[in-house]
Amino acid sequence: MISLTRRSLLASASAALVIPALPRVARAATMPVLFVGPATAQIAPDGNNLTDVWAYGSESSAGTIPGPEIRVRAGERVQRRLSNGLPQPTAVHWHGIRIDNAMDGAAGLTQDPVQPGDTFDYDFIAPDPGTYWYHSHDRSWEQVARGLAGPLIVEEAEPWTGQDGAATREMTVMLTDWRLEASGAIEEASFGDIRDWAHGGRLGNVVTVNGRSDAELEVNAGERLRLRLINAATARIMPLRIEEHDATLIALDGHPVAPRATGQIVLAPAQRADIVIDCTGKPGSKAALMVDAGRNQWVQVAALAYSDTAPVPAIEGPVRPLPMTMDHALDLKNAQREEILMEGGAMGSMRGARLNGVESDFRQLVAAKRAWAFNGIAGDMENPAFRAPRGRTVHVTLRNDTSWPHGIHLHGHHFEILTRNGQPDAYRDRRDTVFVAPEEVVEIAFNADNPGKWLLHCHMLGHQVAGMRTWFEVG
Ligand SMILES: [Cu+2]
Repeated sequence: MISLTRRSLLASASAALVIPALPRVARAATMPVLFVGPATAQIAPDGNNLTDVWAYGSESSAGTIPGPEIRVRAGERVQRRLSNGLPQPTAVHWHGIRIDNAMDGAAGLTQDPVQPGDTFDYDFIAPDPGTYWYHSHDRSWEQVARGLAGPLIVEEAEPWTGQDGAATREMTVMLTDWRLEASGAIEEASFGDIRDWAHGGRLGNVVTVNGRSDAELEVNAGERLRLRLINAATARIMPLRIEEHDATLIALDGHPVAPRATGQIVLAPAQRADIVIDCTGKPGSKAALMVDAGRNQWVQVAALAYSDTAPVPAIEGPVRPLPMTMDHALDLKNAQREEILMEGGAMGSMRGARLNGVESDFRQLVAAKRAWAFNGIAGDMENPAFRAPRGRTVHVTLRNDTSWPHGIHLHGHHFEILTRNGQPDAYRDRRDTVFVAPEEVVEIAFNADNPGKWLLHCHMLGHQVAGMRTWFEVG
């Protein structure tokens, strides 16, 4: 298999001087490369050392943090040849896309891991507009923490930006955190630490916005801005707010919602929110983007930086809704009922669970680096949690019998949130990842309309590897 690296491309470019026709032929037969490999990035503030990261790049540019933004219109095709320059296998998951099963990137379930030096061609349609992202789905607890994530933006089929009441401009805002040593290097000794995994996961000590710990997002006075917020952290729940600006929520996990005023926005790992803000600040002023680092300790992680240009006329009136595009056609009366019982973790009551098919006590689980279970099984993947015929509505009760919050993600499908602790959910939002608080019971439902084998797991990636994972089969 040919590994298409920058070096091999340069070699073919020089060959082009001798045989001009060759590279064109070669290029027409290939697709754009998503190269993954070691890179460096300015993660710590300017003046500090660069950080060695793993990053996504292309055939012509080095890897960046975050990875290059992939942007298509709804219904268009995404094609990327993953070329693995890492020292370990990898795979790419296109988070939230209702995708062909074979393209889902779930290493070990939908494809073999892509070995170092090998390639894999991802080729799929992105059917639904919205804010999505792509990230490693092999050893993701390490690979995402080292930088392997990027935005995947699917624009509305008919442009929304610029219409009456809509935003005049948009901006992608990808947040993540990093556990750095004083030198600026990624702290590696704690990778795989079961203590992290049995608690809240591997929390970082530096938060970045679009790869910068001191990001300034340039805005112009008067404009109405759509911010596509993405939480790419492996474990950190991010409560967010922008000082001195009112936000209107317009989409969650890519799904349009009826526009509603929102104060702070809470994003669990992998969740997205699209908000609209009116830029009411003065030219030259700044406003802080704040994250709650825990226990109501709000810290600034970026700033809206107003340009000096004169204000443009403000947009009056309510925010224009995004076009509603998806019909889920849930049949709740005849739904297949399933339950996912979450157990384990520190300060929990789980005595044991099945591990490799054998009942094991908690000490044996921890020795095998498992600390969590779904339905009494600590991460074994031999059998699915359930099977559903294609087209059936599936009603899943997510029961969190642990002392920790979790962000539960379903692959290949979007679901509706029906109830929380038995109370009907006020908005019945559609999502692909749902926040479930300690001791909370959340009921969701989805139309099992996408055939294949699909992961269902906690998107706190240390929880996932330590047992909070299973899968279901449709069709
Ligand atoms: Cu979890």
